[in-house]
Amino acid sequence: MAKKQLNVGLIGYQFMGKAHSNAYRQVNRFFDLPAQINMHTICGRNEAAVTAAAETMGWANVETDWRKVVANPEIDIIDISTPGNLHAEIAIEAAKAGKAVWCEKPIGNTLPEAKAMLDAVQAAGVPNAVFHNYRKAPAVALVKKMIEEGKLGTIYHFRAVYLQDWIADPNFPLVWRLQKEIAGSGTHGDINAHIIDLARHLVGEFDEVCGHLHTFIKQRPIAGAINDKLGAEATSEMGEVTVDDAAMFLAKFKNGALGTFEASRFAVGRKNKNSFEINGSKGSVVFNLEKMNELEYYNAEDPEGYQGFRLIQATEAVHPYAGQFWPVGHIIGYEHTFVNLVADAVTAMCAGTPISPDFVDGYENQRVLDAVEVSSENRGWVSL
Ligand code: SOE
Repeated sequence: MAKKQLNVGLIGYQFMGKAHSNAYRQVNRFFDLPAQINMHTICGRNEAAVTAAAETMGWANVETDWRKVVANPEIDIIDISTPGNLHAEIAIEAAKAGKAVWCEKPIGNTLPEAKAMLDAVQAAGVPNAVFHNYRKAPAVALVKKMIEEGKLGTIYHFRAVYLQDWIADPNFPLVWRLQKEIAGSGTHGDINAHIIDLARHLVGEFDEVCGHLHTFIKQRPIAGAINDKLGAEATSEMGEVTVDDAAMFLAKFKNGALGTFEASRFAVGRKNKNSFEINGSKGSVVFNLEKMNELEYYNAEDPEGYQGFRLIQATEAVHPYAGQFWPVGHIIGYEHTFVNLVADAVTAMCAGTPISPDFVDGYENQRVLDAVEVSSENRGWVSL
């Protein structure tokens, strides 16, 4: 029987556009899915740039007006990989047009935007997903399985950092991620969002938060031409940084666990260190994206004198996703987390079940982000 065809319209072609395009190209080659992903149209304002991207990344059609992609009856899925200020408008239009809406994180730049997006996809009854890709790393999926099997017992602590250093140079230009009106927030919405999602996925819902958002460098050179690796040319004119450079907060979870979260773009030497440790009554785990195929595991029930953190290589066929790619020990990378997410999303869409993570996750994530911002402004604990 011929496979169902799913035509994707991708809005955005820089870093996330590139990561998503790779996932669309690869997913049917590594997963036996109930539908075939077709890279139908890629969209961006700069016609020359998006035409080049289409050729490089393998898209059949090019568009410079996202509204035409949303209105195209051939398109089944709208993938929103633009800066955050466009997410809500595109998602709401796409939902009204009956399209599945897959959106980069965080889904909105504000809590009201996120709520409007959630309402739109629920009102339209369309499949929806948010690209919290780190849930799909085999080692993280293994932690989820271990917790569900009770291997860590009662969870006491979720301790996470997401550390980068790409703007520690004061001369790094004022790119869109450093402008509130485009990005919504800085480090907080960009990468705290990821460790908040992992906390919700692995530990549970948040009850109270207390945080601080901080900006080290207040002025930067205005950005010129951008590239697809977060950077841009610096001009001679200076501009105001309107977002946080670092965001830290404490958390109490509804199930009694405690959390500490630290996101920074000034952790000099840390390039993309997304790492968490979970301590439970029966043991602990440590995940570090810098060594994303490994999981440190301490089993408190090992015999006395033989206890210690062991290293699990999450590359065996028994580990989630790992067997889809290579034999045991042949490690996978950052890009495979997106392939895994797309595979799960296609499977869920065809089964008519909710995609994990979806806009409910995106909205709940935004509630935590917002509560931390309120806490930082009011210098006190905020309940969710
Ligand atoms: C920049 O901080 C960034 O590209 C984030 O936007 C992504 O979500 C993260 O996965 C990698 O770093």
